[in-house]
Amino acid sequence: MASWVANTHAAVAMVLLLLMQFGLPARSKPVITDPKCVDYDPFERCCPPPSPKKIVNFKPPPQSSPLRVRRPAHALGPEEARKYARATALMRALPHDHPWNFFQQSNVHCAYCSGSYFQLGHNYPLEIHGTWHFFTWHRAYLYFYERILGKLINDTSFALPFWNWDDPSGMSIPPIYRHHSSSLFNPTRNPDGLKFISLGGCEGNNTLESLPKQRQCNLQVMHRQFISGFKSSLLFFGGKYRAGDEFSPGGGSIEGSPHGPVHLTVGSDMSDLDTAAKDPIFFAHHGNIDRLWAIWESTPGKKREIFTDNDFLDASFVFWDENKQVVRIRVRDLIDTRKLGYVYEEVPLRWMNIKTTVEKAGAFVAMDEKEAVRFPVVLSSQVTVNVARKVGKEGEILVVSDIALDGRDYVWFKVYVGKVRGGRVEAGCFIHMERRANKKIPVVTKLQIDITQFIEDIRADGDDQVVVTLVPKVGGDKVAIGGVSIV
Ligand SMILES: [Cu+2]
Repeated sequence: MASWVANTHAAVAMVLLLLMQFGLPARSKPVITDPKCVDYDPFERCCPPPSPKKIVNFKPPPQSSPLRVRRPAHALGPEEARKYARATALMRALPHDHPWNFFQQSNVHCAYCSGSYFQLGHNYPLEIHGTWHFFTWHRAYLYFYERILGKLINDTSFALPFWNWDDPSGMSIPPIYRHHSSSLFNPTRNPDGLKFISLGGCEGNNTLESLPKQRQCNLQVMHRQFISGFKSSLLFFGGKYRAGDEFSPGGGSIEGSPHGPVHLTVGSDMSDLDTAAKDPIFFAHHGNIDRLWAIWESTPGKKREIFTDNDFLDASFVFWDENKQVVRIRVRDLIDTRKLGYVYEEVPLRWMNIKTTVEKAGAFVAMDEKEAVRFPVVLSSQVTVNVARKVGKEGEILVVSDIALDGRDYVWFKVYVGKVRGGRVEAGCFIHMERRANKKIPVVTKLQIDITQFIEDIRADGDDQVVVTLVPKVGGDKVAIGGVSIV
């Protein structure tokens, strides 16, 4: 018996040794934030003030504390609006090096997206964008920000408003952010946002005649990005990101659009990852992103499930909290908003059941040898390729692979699938927001779009190839594409 046990132990040790040789255990670890923050660029200071105290682990708020109800920013009453503006004014008035100071708070976003934090035990900068931590990290960020504001005005039920840009009534900069004398104002915004905010591809001349159509277009983008286009958890959240991984495994559907276009249409501060949170509207924008995550989880569909992978759930980040303490919070603490003490007011989801009907004009285009694209290709002008697909296959993902760019650049291209009468229809888009840095930040990433529903909509189910067109909108000459396939 004893020798059998010893043999078994030896065999297990041998397997572990083999696994270590192939580097498997090293890849299966959660990303843990190293609390030591070092500014990536000495001219762009993003790190928070250091804490003299030891970091403590996050404890959820007592369930007996009042539930904070986040409401649409455009529907706030005068008293709620005044309260929020007062809390932000108090935050702005704090000493510059106070961790609650508005400047310090907005820098937290910069620190987590510009390589100021590293993964504990690894020589890799931590970057939460373009990964499965896009939703989770921003949830934590807003959680602490909201509680600090509440503390400043002594209100334990204070709730951040959300920007309800997915409803026609909220598709412009909400009134509370418009007064020049308000603490919620930012002078760098593009004035077009006062009339209309495009969720991607719905830009127009913002006139009384065109606005109803533009708003309808926004609802279609919402339906495509939330319902028909992205059913699986990975495509919704973004690529897996474990300790030791390089950044940008690929962002999820919502991070691309509507998240990206809203940042870019507000413009200036909001359009750069380093400065985005310097505009108070950032917190309302991400409130809505966070709300979409909450809605996604309760939307029926067997693939809409939160990851149970411990590498996802045990990842952790550090933040200054409302008790002037630096705390470490894990992703598993962030899954349920009720446990975090807040909910979103329920408002109608006008995009949930709308449908895009298009008339098919042909699945692929005839091309001769000379016209065929040779990858990799720089996207300085539009690229059209016929892509093979398996007829009758269940679930199809369009993959635009090896997208290579400098992480400092702003790049936006659109993806069209099939040929339809009355103009082409967008199946999805790729957006990379710019970053301020002196050094080049090489990024290689991919875009994945679930086109199952889309193929049905354009009635291309029976075709063994479809035409895919990549159309550069911004910075096409700064991005190279490695290939396009359907898997
Ligand atoms: Cu954002």
